[in-house]
Amino acid sequence: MRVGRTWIIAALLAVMVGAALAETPAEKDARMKWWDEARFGLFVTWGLYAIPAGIWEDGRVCRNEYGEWIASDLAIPYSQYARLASRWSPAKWDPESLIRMAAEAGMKYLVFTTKFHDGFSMFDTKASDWSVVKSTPWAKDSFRGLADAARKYGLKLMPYYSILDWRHPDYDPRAPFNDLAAGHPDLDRYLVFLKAQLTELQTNYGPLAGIWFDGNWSKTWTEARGRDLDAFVRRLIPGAVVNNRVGPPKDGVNGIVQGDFSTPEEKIPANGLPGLRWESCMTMNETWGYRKDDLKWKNPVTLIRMLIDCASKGGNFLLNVGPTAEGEIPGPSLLALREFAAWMKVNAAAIYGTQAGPFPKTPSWGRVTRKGDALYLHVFDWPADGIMVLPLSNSARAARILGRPGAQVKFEREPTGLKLVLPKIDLDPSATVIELILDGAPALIPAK
Ligand code: FHN
Repeated sequence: MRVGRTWIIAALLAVMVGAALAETPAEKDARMKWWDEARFGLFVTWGLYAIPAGIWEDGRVCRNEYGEWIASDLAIPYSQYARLASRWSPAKWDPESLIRMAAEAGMKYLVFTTKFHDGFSMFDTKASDWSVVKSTPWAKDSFRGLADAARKYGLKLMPYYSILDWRHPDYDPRAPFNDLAAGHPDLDRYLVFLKAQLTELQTNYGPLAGIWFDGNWSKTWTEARGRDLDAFVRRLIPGAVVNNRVGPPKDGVNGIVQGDFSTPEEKIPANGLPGLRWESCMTMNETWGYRKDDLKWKNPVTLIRMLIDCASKGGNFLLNVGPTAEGEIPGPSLLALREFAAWMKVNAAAIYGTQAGPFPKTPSWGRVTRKGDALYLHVFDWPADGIMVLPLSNSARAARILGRPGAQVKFEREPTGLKLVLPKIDLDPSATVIELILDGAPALIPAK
């Protein structure tokens, strides 16, 4: 009986210690502050798959829109896929130029594919010889240049790391096309490798801001493993921000192990994800890794409006660039980054540090972000008569158009709301932003 009581006391103590160590909401908000304010990040998907670029040497075309999936999609024996390493020599790779453009575009953090599902390490690792430094004639560290430039231009580092690994002999389940692995896989042994690589990333490239996990959907990736990995990263990286793909997916958006934010992909939730932090990750065309045959580039106006849409719903926007095998940034990606730079130079205040707008319904004319008593009206469709009535019982203290110092916005209270009289001006094709300072927190007039 005494032993039973001891166990109960020990269990209670463990619960009490756990509760005492559990992060408070205020502590979590403090940890997430930079991420909440950043709103905009750069995703770089780069690896051996950029060499075939969607079309294998025998002419077969990757049917999956994601060119980085070519090995799996075409069931290429890994021994043949591995031969790509001998052709890796990106003579035109200029990581500092890419990061400078990203910083000018307003991106505040970098998510780089340090290890994609193909198991090829795009950084200098002692945990494997299967890496860009040890297995290619180029023999350089792809991540080092990006990490140094990110530090120089003020982008936080959040490496992408795939739990799923098509090459490692211990990843379970083993990829059917992995003809190089022998024996039986042992996921616990694989996790020793995985944690060793995460430790290298923090030790050699850090301090990191967190980890962007991916490849969390195999049946063997249990909630317990997710929680263990989540806890490991938080011990390894002080203040780490971790996405929800650290644990197994539940409904494709909110993993069972929530991590710190949800990761809707190639879509923006219609009403955001109330009560959750979230980040929409988006391609500029339809593939993450470069494909020579993917010409479906999104218009820069569309992409800028996606950033605005995410911020107006309280979310972040992670926009992908897929460099070519030579290390070049595709022309349409360069154009988009330049367009973002021009728009953010004028309108960054309407994005950084903002929260979702106050209106329950998305306005027909554009989107709204909020920062305290200030509303930012991102106008896509300028009213022809120059009149805009907002369903607010507030009065306004001031109003201006960002980047238009000479333009005047008049405002007056009306029974139906707060009326703005807008000038006729040259409009920004993406969004012309009105900064409206209210007399307090937005007070909505309920729709009839
Ligand atoms: O399978 C990957 C895919 O290749 C790409 O990396 C995306 C980016 O979020 N994540 C996985 C698909 O959800």
